[in-house]
Amino acid sequence: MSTTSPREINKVLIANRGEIAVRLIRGLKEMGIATVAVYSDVDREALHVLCADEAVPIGPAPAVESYLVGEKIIAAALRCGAQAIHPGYGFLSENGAFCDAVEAAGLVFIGPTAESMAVMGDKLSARRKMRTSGVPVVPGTDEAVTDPGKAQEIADQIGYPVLLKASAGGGGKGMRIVNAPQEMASALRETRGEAGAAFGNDAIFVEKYITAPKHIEVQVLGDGRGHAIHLFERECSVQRRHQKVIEECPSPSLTPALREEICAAAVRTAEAISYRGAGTVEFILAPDGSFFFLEMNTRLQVEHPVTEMVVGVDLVRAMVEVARGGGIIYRQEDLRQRGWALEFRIYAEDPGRNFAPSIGKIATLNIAGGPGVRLDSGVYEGFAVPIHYDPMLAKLIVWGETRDLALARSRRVLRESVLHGVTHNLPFHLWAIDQPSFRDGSYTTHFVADHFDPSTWLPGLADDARTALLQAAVLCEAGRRGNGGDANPAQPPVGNWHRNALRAMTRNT
Ligand code: MV4
Repeated sequence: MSTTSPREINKVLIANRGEIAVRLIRGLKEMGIATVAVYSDVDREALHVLCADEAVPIGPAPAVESYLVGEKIIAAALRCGAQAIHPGYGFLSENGAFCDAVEAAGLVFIGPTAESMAVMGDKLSARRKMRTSGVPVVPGTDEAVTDPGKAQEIADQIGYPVLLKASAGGGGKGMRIVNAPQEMASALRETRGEAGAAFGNDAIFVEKYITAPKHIEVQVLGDGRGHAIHLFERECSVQRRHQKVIEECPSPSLTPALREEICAAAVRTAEAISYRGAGTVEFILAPDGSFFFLEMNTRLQVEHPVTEMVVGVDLVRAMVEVARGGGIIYRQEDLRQRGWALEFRIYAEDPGRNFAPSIGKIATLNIAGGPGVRLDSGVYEGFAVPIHYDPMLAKLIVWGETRDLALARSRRVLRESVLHGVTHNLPFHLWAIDQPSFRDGSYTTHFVADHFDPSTWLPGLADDARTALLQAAVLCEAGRRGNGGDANPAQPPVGNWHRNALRAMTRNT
């Protein structure tokens, strides 16, 4: 149920960890709101714990014993006198039962209603809702299909290839491409089995498979009373196994007319369900310029900063004010996109080992700054990265007046940045922004699969080996240049090897 009476919120518990917990704490502090962190045993020294006004232990490292235990989180909020809980993204952020339990405890859930989560969590109900709202959906069925013959009949009508999708799935889970009629029976049987096992719901529907699409999503804000605005689009087509890696705002693929059409469809989506708070309506854009509703994410998303930097808004503040019952703090007519922003997700993964997760202690974290650069980080030098959670360490967001300027700035920042202690994907980002299809904006969701070849990637040097190589290069360089005029030529420039290394790295540009 959406409340309209004002709700006092002067202390908020953040039911999350990592960079998003830090980002939420920062936004809440700027509003003069006290903050409560929760942490598992391995996160005792985590950045979000150090940043919050208060912190409450909630159990052992595994998320199922800590960050996913709603009762513990609600109990912590009640004990600390928090009036509200912000779930961030992931964990319990789209768990309707948790949302209801928070509100049943007399607390405010800073996010949508459980009802909105349910409608959009069931892809078939979402499709039906979109159709009645005049939002284009991919050609396919609005009911579950169980009979292979029926599925073949539908596929014959819409044309192969088709996609079998789990109604309870999302984010790429429970999807299977079917290229020909003879594959249908086994594909349907297997997809139903997987969906039943993964989601406890084996409802499967059929959609036309849009080949080589682009992923366009629209940020929306709803007041919970039937009014919503959009805050323009983001393009998130650089994904690996449905994990977004680089996002940007605006999309390089939208004309002003298409932008207006897609954003209007997103507002209709939000208003059709009286959506409350921040949400994202996902579309796929086909090569011929047609677009189709994919799903709605009923949470604040990882990539929200590119919208904040281009549209000049604070989405966390906006969410809190809606939760307070104060409505939407922005007017549609006042919002514009200005400039361009790219977000680079910094993962503790090794691109050379097929992005296998890497653990370790952050030895050096020196992400370059400068004009138009934002770093949302959940780690610091000396922090031991736990293996129990998502490997994303931080997000580097770079803004420029134009896309080319944002790309040039991104390249400068990525080359200047140093991260030691874990293997990471910063070199992957440098590679990606130099690819022709990225630079000209024509890339699709097939970008990584089509262009990145792990076998040709430089083997992930062990961090100390990498440092040694870097120092050796600097010493050679110093020797070649007569030691750069250091006071004590007999001593290699060990003290300033870091700066020389940076200089050596950037000079190689
Ligand atoms: C599709 C599609 C092509 N045709 N549906 C991926 C997860 C979820 N967002 C839905 N997804 C897709 N649905 C039809 N009918 C292609 C994808 C898809 C995708 C979509 C957006 C961003 C990245 C993607 C990666 C692979 C597949």
